[in-house]
Amino acid sequence: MTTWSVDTAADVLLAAEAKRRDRGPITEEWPELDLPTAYRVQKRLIERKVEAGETVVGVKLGLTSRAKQERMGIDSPLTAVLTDGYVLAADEPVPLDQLIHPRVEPEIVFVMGKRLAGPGITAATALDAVESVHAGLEIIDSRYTDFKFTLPDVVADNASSARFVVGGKAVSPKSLDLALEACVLTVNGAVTDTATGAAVQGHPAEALALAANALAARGEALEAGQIVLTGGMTDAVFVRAGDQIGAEFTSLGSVFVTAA
Ligand code: 0L1
Ligand code: MG
Repeated sequence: MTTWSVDTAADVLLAAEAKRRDRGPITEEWPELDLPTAYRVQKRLIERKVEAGETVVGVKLGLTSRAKQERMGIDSPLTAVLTDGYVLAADEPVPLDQLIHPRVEPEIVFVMGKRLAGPGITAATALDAVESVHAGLEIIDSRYTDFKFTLPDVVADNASSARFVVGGKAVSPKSLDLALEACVLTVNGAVTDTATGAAVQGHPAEALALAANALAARGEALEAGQIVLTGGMTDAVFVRAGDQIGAEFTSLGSVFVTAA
């Protein structure tokens, strides 16, 4: 039987990731895992990854679109932390042998040009701090069986983070209306879903402002050079051996991942 604490919760989730063994929600065994405690677990889990040699490269938002909120049955966005251990190079296959039940979702990605520290950040001030906008795909892999979790569970699990790919085309945030930017999600060439940037909190810059303000409440900020994934625009699709999954945008270019 586990004696639950911030440390043991982080270790249980890291072990589930390393051993590719999904488990039930921690809140079923530790009902005291509330949202502030869950963010402490997430912080500890990232500290462990950094101790093991990984570097923090950015932040991601989750559950910023209605499609994702309805699918997961949670109506509140969250933040999580990106390390270089989650980076999938453009030509690298999705490592199915290292993951439990990966799913892929299209994302609009920011690279920060300036530090952005809340509180009081608006979408306009957030966008001013962005250097470039990119197409992205995130591979999520919940450590919970069947992706079934409460908000504290998924926050503690670093929002199901597993891998992500950022497209090579860098677009100025001032050169397009990101609310109108359209994305087609394809699996083996067949369109499975579509969305525009408006799916992400009305405008991806609103999600960026939300992240800056939420981080400020925990004494943190977004730094220049960091990557920000603004949240899945559509529901995520399962990835199986042989699949090629694409996010094809009107102005941001296209990103594809394949699973060997
Ligand atoms: O981008 C996202 O909305 C990721 C949410 C993470 C939770 C999940 O869908 O497993
Ligand atoms: Mg995501």
